[in-house]
Amino acid sequence: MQTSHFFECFDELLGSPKKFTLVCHVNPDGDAIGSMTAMSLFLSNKGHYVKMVAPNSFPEFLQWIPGASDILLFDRDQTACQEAIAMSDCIIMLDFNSLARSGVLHNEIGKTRCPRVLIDHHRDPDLSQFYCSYSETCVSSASEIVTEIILHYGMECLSEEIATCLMVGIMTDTGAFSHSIYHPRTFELCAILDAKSIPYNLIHQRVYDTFSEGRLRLLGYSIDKKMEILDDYAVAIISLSKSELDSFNYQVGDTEGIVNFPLTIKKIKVSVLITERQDQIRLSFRSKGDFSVHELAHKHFKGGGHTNAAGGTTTTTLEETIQKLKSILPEYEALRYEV
Ligand SMILES: [Mn+2]
Repeated sequence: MQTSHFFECFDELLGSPKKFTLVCHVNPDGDAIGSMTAMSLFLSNKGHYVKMVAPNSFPEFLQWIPGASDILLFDRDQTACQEAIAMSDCIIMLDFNSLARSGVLHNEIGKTRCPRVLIDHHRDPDLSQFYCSYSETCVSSASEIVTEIILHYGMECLSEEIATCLMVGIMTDTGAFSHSIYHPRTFELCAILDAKSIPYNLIHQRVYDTFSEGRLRLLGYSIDKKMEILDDYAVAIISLSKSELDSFNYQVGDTEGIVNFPLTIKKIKVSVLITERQDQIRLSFRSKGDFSVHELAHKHFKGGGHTNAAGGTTTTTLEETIQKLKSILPEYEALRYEV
């Protein structure tokens, strides 16, 4: 991507003090929170007035991140979020690329006339909606892009707090450096972040060693009792009903990561976690190699994401969703399992 145009525009925006509002996607993950808090700290340090808005709450294992307690949540404090968005001179969208993914914020952002900036790594952005964009799909995370942006303004802009936020984002979007690394630059940037951030083992511990007993038991149950390995396809499916989730005292974020485990089976190329939520069925896809779960999710489940990690939804039942998934597999010759 040509970044010179982005920096021309972004320089101009930073040129005089402004009210920035940063927004992220529904069900914010480590990259959404990490990239947003880092950008917020960076802009505040530059003398700007910054508000952060998320559509809904995020898991406890992300709440220690520097600045995360300042994030306004639309599902808790609608008025403050509406005000922040309405009064902004510039809105920066991080870690998502279409207004629809901002859920309830969609309408609020749609009403504004101020310039919008996109900082994202998902596929198929609609760039016409933005004043300027740094949209790059061959990077690990939005946090990686924010690292590049901050370094562009000089190493002295990278505080311990900012480096810590960004390390969380890159670490979580790569599954602690196990996927979504497309070039050596990711590690180069992490070396720079690591030198400035709090110790990496502490970051890892704060994010990953935070399970409740229920969450670990849910993981064990999902794999032992609910994982279905298909005979003819290199595909594993785990489905969890709302009542199953409830029986393990489900908290937001508890199913995070479950979808990755079936991929540790040698023969499995695609893993799908299907969960029953309040008003929809949610699908989470992971793949190994070059099979694109983005395309599958986009074509059949109103979703998308990345080659190896994507999401989708249906509004049918859990059982119908499982059947639909199985019925489309014959389209994908690459997933057929040959003994
Ligand atoms: Mn991301």
